[in-house]
Amino acid sequence: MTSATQFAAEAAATLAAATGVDHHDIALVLGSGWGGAADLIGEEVARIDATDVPGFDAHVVPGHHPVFRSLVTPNGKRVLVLGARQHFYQVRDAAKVAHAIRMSAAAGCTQLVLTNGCGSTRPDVGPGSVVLLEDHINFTGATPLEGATFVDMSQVYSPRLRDIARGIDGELVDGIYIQFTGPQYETPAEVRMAATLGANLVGMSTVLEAIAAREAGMEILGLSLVTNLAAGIGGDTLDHQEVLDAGREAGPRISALLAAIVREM
Ligand code: 8IG
Repeated sequence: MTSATQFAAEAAATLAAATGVDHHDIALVLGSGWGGAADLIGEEVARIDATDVPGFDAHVVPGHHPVFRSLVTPNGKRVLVLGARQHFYQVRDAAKVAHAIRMSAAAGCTQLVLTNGCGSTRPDVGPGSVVLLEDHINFTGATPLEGATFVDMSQVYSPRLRDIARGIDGELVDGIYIQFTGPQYETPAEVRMAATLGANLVGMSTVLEAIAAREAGMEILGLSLVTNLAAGIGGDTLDHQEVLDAGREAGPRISALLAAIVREM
């Protein structure tokens, strides 16, 4: 067991004690715009302060109270909602980014849903579009893995879970996500580079988490909400407020979609 895995097991033990739920099945990371989904997925069994769990005390964002929620779906699946995403641009430490993922694996989760808000390099896939991740590019220069940990990345996003998602919404398009470190948005030249490399979604999360989840053997579903056209694609400048507004506007629709998917996982 690596020290990261050991630490994650400690966090999972604290989580189990604090929630009274010793095993979870599905972990859920809710990114920009996706926050409303938890309320539609199932009944809330417990809600705990993330900062009470080992490893989640360092990144407290002012005005933010990250929580972990334990839900149970109508068919009895236990869902762990991870409300404490640590972005790489905040912590500059891929192991910290991966800690919540490793904790959920240690808590028993074999499935992980990663959601995010991001920019699109495709003018025909604009704000409000939901995209199913088919692959990614790690452009952070970082990894949560240590030493000679040769994890297979040839099928990061589960074809089976993508089929389930498409069964709920046949209109979902596929996309390739590239994680930049941020927090600055890209220049138009960087967006052209990303598109040339084959990416059509640009963001600041998800990829490092997916790597840790594959190391842990989890089955991953990745869903992106396009909140803006990437820099230089739309012609306009990028404005964080517009990004937030797009997320808020799409919230109810994408939350219902995600809840329907999770109930079939
Ligand atoms: I929301 O255009 C959101 N997150 N890197 N670029 C990057 N991250 C993002 C963007 C974007 N929009």
